[in-house]
Amino acid sequence: MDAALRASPQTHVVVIEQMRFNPPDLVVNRGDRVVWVNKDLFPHTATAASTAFDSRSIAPDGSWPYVAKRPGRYPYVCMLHPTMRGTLTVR
Ligand SMILES: [Cu+2]
Repeated sequence: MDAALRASPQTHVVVIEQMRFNPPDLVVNRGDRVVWVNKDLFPHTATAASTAFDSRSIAPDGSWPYVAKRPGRYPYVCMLHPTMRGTLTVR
């Protein structure tokens, strides 16, 4: 892959379905865009433990875009269903 292509930001999708984040663990490059898409019939959130990001309520059929700017490992949960967990790693 040439440098120009590699440098262009990518978009990654995390599907929220059946009370799960899929994929639960996602690794992206700095500057990439992550979109959480809620396919359940009730709202969810994607809320980093570190408060680095917080989608607030994502409605059914709704989505939330986030640009990952700061490198790090960010565990996150759904505030409405704390058993739902994921990790976003920005490198
Ligand atoms: Cu939830």
